[in-house]
Amino acid sequence: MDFEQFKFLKTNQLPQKIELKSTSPSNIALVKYWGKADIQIPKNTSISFTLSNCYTATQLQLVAKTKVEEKTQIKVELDGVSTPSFHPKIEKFLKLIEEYCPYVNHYHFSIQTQNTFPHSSGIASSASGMSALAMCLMQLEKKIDPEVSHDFILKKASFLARLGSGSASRSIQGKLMLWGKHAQVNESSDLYAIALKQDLHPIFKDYQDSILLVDKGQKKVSSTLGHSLMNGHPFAEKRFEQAQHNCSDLLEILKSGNLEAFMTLVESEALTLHAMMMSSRPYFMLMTTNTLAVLNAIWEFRKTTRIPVCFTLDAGANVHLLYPKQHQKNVVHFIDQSLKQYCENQQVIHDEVGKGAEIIE
Ligand code: 2P0
Repeated sequence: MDFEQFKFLKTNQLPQKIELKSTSPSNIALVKYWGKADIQIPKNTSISFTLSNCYTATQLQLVAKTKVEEKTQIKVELDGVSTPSFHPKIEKFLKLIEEYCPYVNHYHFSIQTQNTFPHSSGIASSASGMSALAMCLMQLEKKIDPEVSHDFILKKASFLARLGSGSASRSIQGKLMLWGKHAQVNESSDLYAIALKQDLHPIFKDYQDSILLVDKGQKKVSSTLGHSLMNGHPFAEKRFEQAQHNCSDLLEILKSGNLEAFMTLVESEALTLHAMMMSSRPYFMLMTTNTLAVLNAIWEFRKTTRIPVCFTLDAGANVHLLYPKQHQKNVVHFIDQSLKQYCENQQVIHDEVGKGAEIIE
């Protein structure tokens, strides 16, 4: 695999002190990434919608060390509150990327970060958080080497984000992202995600995602544990094969706009993800009775109204309702009348597909 292209080789003078800023959204997988090999190499291809309203804004301040050998100081503030619990993840990330970004060893790190979605809402902040941080580093690379192309910035940002958190690789661009080598997509790679731009049916360009916060608690299964459950899982190989087929089918559906096929595939992917967790050792049940009540209500609503609304799930109890924008009014009414009751504090976040991360100059 071509890792060399990502090594930063310029020997230009580094700034003594610099402030970098970016924003990056969360994303929701349609074909799920569940299972990986070292280091952050996915066992199957995944495809996701990039979100818009749910994003992280990060400000990174770098201050040069007096000597490179000095231990790197890390400070992280989430919503203005010091959060030392993030330090190990950042330290691990810096270690993983130093080969590609040797300049990180010259600096002390101060990170200020804010999420637009409530903290402990059950919405993973690692995708938006790690991709925002990767984007800040690419802003630095551009300042050191203004010749660097926009395409390379996006590619390397996704490459770096992946090392922080696999799904973060898919947050850099929009509106649909594919990560992991796939036989039918020449430019695809296990190292970074790419945007699916060609022949996208117009129906998907402003697709809606209303996130029902069924359970805002701490994740029951960490992503590290979750992915490792696929090692030695009795159905693992079949699952990875199935995901490759589902990606092929979804690529066709994204061109044709066949919503019946879209809904079947996306719901089957969500339930398969949970079936993998239910059939692993140790086993986990992440859906709650309220999740099941929501799924049944969605199926009933779809049957009676013929409105093409479907669901997907992350590794938790929350439900993402996916639907075309033209049905927004009816679906929001349905959520208010019939689904909010199953959410913690009746909380729902209305989002839609978006364009990805941005460097803030
Ligand atoms: C996904 N998830 O495709 C799947 C579906 C959750 C359910 O990727 O260990 O935080 O950081 O690479 O990306 C969540 O795992 O895992 C995830 P790491 P990540 O979005």
